[in-house]
Amino acid sequence: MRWSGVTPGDSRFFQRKKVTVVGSGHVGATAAFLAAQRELADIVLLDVVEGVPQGKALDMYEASPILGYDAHVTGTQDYADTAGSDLVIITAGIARKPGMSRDDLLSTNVKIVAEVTRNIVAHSPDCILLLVTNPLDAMVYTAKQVSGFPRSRVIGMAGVLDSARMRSFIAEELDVSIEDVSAFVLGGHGDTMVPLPRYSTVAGVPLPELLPADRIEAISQRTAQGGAEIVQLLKTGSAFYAPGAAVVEMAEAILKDKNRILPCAVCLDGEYGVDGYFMGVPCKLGGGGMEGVIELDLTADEQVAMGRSLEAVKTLVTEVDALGLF
Ligand code: TXD
Repeated sequence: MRWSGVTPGDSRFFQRKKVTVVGSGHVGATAAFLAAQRELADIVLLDVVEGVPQGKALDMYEASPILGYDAHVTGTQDYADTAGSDLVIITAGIARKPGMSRDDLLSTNVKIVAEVTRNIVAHSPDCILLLVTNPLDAMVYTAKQVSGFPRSRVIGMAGVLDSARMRSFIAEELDVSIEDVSAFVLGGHGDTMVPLPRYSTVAGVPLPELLPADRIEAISQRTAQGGAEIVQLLKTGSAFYAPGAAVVEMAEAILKDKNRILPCAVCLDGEYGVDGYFMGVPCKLGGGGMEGVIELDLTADEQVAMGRSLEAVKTLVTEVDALGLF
């Protein structure tokens, strides 16, 4: 059999999208696998540990004939292989151990994320960065400082995961399909996150009309402790299926220019009365990355909770600045 026609590299070819996932651990590998299954892009998995990204990538590629997806997945230690990425998901770092707060991770992970960002930007200056590494609010700040990218291209994943957790708890409590439940969580990604019951609905009906205040409070509490609950159970790491799915939902919104409204950690520019700090707020995610912030009218209580969240974010930023890395 002979082939004829155009060859790869010919300008008449449409280029597939390229996504790099830095860190091929639990969250990175899960995200890569889900993104490949959705055929969002060809995927490069990068990790410092030799052989692991290569092995996982090959394993995923070998699953593609069975699952029927058409996406190349490759593994590497070399940033040159990430060149020209449209979107980069950063999960590199160490994960939380039992009893360790997200903030304990700070100094190690800031150094890792600063180095990763420098290398990524050198090879993909036009990419959109999606940050996953904890403490999340400190990592998006680090990536923004190091990359010098506009706020539209440095986005943190937290709210999608936190609201997915809240959705699952609401569906369980009311014994209704997860498909009909939506939920909103604002603020920082930490113990000060702000679940918003009145913007959380079941088939359009706000939660306060469906559940008594004490049950709503219990759900909000469990949501805020959602990460710790999994850490307690696993004992040797933190959640990865839901976090992987959450960051891929954001990646899909961007790569398919869907203009989805999702809660993301973005650098605020006066919205919600906050200037220059990353907070979790509802955003429009499309081809340009973060294309707009939606400002909700908050009640006095919600404003207080957002204020607490902001203080926690400010503390993290002060700690990052004190490391004197940039
Ligand atoms: O809601 C959220 N944002 C989060 C965040 C939800 C879940 C997990 N969250 C955080 O993501 C977690 O606290 C960690 O900071 C990261 C990654 O979690 P994961 O569970 O995937 O950790 P692993 O399995 O330890 O994987 C981390 C990988 C591992 O393979 C390391 O070898 C690699 O990161 N690593 C690096 N890769 C590239 N470059 C450098 N410098 C590097 N250092 C470590």
